[in-house]
Amino acid sequence: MSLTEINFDGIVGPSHNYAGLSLGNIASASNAGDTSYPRAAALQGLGKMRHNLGLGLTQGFLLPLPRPNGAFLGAIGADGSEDRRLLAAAWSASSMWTANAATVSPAPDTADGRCHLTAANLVTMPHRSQEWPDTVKQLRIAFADAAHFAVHDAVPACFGDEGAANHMRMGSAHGAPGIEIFVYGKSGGPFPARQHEQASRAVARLHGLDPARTLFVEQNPEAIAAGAFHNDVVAVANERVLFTHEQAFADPESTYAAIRAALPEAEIVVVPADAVSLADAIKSYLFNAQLLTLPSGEQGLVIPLEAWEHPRVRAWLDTMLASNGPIRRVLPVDVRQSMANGGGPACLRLRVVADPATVDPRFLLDEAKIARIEAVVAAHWPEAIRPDQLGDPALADQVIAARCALLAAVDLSELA
Ligand code: SUG
Repeated sequence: MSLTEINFDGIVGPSHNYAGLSLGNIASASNAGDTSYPRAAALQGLGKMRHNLGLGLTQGFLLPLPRPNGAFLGAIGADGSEDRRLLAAAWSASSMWTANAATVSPAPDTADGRCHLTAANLVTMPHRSQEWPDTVKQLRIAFADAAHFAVHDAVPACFGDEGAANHMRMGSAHGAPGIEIFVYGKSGGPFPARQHEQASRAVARLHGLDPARTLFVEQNPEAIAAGAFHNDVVAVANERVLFTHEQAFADPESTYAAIRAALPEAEIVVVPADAVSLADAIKSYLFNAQLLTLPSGEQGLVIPLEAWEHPRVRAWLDTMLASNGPIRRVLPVDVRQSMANGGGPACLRLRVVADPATVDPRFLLDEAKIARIEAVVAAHWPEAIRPDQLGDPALADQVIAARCALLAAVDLSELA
């Protein structure tokens, strides 16, 4: 069996819109009310998948969830006419950010030798709290092979859990036993700390992780207050490399020491605040990157175009590339529609280390399937949505029909 990292990107749903629903997410707040472009958004996301597939990597996808979600409004006795924010929540396409779908512990790390996935309850934001029951349905199909996978329901709502966005795994290789680093928040100044320590500890227990190879680390409250609503906005890890902003963690020196004690070969690339401030990091999403092991064995960083075009970030990247560091390539991609809601390349993917042969092949991509999905998007996704159109019955019919067409095209109509 050969264990490989598979990136499951969320396909941007047909109701993608800018409603300003996420307190503490600066992009979401500053683009609230703008017109969104769902078709372009989905094509940008598929473009990133094609880009990464073209690097020789294994690529999968997860489907948009059913929207508008009438059951969500029904459960709170609403029909959407009472409050535009509740209506927008029921229409949100936020499941595109699959880094928040679940936390994943690959087989080499777990007590029973299976890959464990726990859906994230996402309770801090109402529009995201409705995702997990539908997410888990999808995960149970994609990872149905019980000899290799265990899929858990979300932890109870008293413990806020945001999934893989606050979880990093390091090790000598994807297929080797790794260390798992859970990053939680205690305080975020004016903004909520979405990941609770007890949720992280619950997930680690459910996955049967070895306490000697599991770290629980507090996120820097200043980072949350500056707009790092998830740790993956200020740090990313892959195999032996951690790429982090110097202000990501509450106690950076002890965090680095604990990582080095658990993984002596760890290489920690710290970006100092005097080169890239927290504000620049959050605006450019430099760290919301996919740090990938390329088939050559080198590591490459898939960053948003916004980071490549940011003068101070670009200067730092140029210096990094000229040095002899562990990150050898920088690969910019255009995911601007997702970025405008605070979702960069790393938010759009869930990493699962597994043998691709054990995953339901309907969730895996090749060139032909990407082209098929693009054709569905081109034919059915709305071109533009203004927030005042949410609730429009004709638009609702189009959004529902678009998702059904996609399900049929990938042979997953059982999720209708
Ligand atoms: O939860 N934005 C998402 C972005 C998630 C990014 N994910 C990671 N960092 N892994 C969020 O804040 C905005 C929706 C709106 O405002 O319409 C939103 O939900």
